[in-house]
Amino acid sequence: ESSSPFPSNFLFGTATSSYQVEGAFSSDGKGLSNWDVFTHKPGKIMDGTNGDIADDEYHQYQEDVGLMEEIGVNSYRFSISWARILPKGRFGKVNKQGLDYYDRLINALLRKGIEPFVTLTHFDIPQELEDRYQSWLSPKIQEDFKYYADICFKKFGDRVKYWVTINEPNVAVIRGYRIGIWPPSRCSASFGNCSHGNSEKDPFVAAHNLILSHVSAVQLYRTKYQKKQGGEIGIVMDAIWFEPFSNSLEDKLAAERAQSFFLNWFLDPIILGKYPSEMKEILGQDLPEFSKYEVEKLKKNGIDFIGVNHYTSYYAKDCFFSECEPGSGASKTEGFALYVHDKNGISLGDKTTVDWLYVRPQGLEKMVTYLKERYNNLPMFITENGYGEVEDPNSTTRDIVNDVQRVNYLSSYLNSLAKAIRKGADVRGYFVWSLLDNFEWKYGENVRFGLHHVDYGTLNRTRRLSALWYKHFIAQNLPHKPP
Ligand code: GCO
Repeated sequence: ESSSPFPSNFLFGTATSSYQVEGAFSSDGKGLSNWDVFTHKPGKIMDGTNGDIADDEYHQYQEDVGLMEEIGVNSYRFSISWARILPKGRFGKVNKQGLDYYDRLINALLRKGIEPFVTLTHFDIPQELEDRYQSWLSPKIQEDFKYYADICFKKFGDRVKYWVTINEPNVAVIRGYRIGIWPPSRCSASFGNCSHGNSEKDPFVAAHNLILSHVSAVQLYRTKYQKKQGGEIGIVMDAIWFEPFSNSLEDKLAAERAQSFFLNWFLDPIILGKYPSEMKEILGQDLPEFSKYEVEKLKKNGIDFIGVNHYTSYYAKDCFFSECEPGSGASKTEGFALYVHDKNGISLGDKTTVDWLYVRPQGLEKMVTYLKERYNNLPMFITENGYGEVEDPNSTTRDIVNDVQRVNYLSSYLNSLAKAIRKGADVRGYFVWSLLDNFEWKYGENVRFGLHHVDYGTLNRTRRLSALWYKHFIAQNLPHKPP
């Protein structure tokens, strides 16, 4: 008997995404994605790299499944590249070789007793949809997403029991339509240093279409597949914990507002059928409305679980009632700014070599507890949590594998998660980001999150200490693998 707080059917896994690990960007009939096009433009990626080859998991998936088997995980979270299945969206043919790849991957996992936990889109979408109708800015994308989801459910749903519709739509919208540092490079003048200034409404329109695309896929799954196939479907959100900058009521409200404009923006409509009321109050006409029919559809379909990606926390400071310092990343519209120190200069936690990542394990317990209360303890999976670092060019192999800080990070966050579970949060799984170093979006190959190191010259994988540590952690906390 163990005293593990994790239920015996808990999923312990590792996570990746198609664009970040697969490579083979134009092999075997794959179409170009928005990220293929974006990374090929000069100046978009900090170190000038791209995901053309990435970790070449497309060819090395067997080896990667072997790495997972060695750790002893019982689940793998990965995503399907939409453009590999439908190079031209619904305006072209299904790419059989793309389907075959995921068949091989899924079967290889299942042979080792590893559950596939599959995301339909993790930021990469066929470029065709951008070119034809501006992708998420158009309601037309709902049809495309549903068409794509249908193909995946039909083809893989006999074996895949965990589906995620969309990964971090909040991040996709903020970076792609607000700050403008991700495709499709659109930004709002009221935000950051946007030079060209697209419509202020764009982010909210894109979010609206993401929400409606999500629910269309869920509805399809519920009516056509779920009974027969017996799986579950959810969405994955980036979930930052916002602490008030001080004890003042204004800063407490600012922290709540930060959460409304980040997480509840999507989860409220999806779970409760409406946008948070303070968004409506602040944005007025700039916030799209759901029709009666759409509200019904949202309320009826819901989700089976919330996927929580949690890495870090920030302090939120009010700028409705007081001034925020210029350059603090403040959003005038929403009236808050984010800081890494509180009013008394106390830091969030240890700084890392990744600019946005601060170590604050208690944030995970708070985040999960908050979601439990707000959404009536809907089941949750921690779909990502992990530690990134910039590799020192002078580091030896020994330094590279000796990732003590990652071990400390993971163990403290898992400890924090255990506390939330002991207090009754219905959390059913946890995935480390990531199985291996991979293409870290804007940061390219420069930021590494892997339990395994990847040498981008040889594509060799080297096990880090953290992989060994995770193996022991799983063995201690999950003595029985699910059948
Ligand atoms: C996501 C994340 C991942 C990142 C990870 C580390 O949205 O799922 O952005 O793709 O690689 O969060 O930054």
